Amino acid sequence: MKTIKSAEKKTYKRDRELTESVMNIIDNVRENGDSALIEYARKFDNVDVDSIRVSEEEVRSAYDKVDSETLEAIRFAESQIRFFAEKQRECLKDLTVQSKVPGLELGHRMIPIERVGCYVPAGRHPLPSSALMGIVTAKVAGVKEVIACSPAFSGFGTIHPAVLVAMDIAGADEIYCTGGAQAVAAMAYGTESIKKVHLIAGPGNKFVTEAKRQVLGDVGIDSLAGPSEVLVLADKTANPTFVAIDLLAQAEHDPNAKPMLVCTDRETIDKSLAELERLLPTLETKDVAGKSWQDNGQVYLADDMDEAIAITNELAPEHLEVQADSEREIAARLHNYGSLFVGHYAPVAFGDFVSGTNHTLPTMETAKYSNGVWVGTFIKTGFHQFVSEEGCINLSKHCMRFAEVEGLYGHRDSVRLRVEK
Ligand code: HSO
Ligand code: ZN
Repeated sequence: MKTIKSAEKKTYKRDRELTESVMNIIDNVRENGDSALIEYARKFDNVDVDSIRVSEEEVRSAYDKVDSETLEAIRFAESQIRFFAEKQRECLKDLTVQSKVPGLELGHRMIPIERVGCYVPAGRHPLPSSALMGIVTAKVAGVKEVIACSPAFSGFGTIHPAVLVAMDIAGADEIYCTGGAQAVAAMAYGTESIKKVHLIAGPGNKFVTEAKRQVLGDVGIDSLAGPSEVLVLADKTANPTFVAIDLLAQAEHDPNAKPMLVCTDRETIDKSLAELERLLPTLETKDVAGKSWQDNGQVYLADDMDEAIAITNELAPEHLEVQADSEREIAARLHNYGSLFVGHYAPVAFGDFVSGTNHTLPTMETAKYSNGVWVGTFIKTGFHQFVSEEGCINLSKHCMRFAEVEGLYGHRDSVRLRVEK
């Protein structure tokens, strides 16, 4: 392997200042509720909101501000995400089995979480797609109460109309205009207007992510998401223009985004990098994309496809594209990724918006042990056993032995008193 361009490896670093400022925000929200949220909206988002809850009328009027093509695109994406989530839901099945021990039946049941908060970030760009990814999935999972939080978008005085419409189409039960660490605190602990939730899902900036880390335990969270990543796995059949624009498409998300190329062919690398230099200045987002590429772009020349696959599995990217010959065989050998895009005609943008897979995905190599948001994120598996008198007798001897070994005589007697009866 030859490293053509490398970047400093970013890991989740504890930042004392960030930790403390987020802790203060959380404490303030726990103490002062809505008034703290209103104060933060003024301070961080430059808006005067008198009510955190977004009213039905505000949602209705958002529809007037969204053009018909946008509305159609949102409706299409919603149905795509719903379709796939419903299919995935079918894979989560309740289970009942008869144990080898007569009189004992075991099982588990898929139980949707009752109340979930979906966070929708609104930093550089309005993200109606992120609203759909969280809310639709939670609804399909069977969550009864799905609430959505997003900060006012710059220049709108409230949540961006396209985001509001997406939240509504997705089926949000309540919508709140609040963002940042304060929104996470409000969802985790409740305020006068927001009833606390059981799980918080959705991406966010470093304040949101740190807040999720701090409230974990008091509520559940989906994961701790970092800046976006893409890895393009390519061979000599790859189209250098496609490779280049896909790297830039991820880079434009964030100056800290991580675009990576692993390729088996030197000429394809050179051509792709030349294309990247040509295309970069043509993008409206060139400042962010350029910084991301410069600071975090990585390019590796692999000796062969076996090595390219090994490097890729080690880098465990959030998004993984395969632009190579025999792409299905290669795909079968890849096992660390959040979402996989197979073939020359499969840019990440499809998964971001309209293919139907979820775009809230594991970053920073956490794809080695975790997955993106899906219906399973919002469903608990509760175990159960039905034990008859016969089953009780059959389990009693070994159970009581364990209780004695562990010195837990109440445990033993809870069995003994039944058997002796
Ligand atoms: N690629 C982003 C998701 C996104 N892209 C939202 C566009 N809008 C992180 O997975
Ligand atoms: Zn994206």
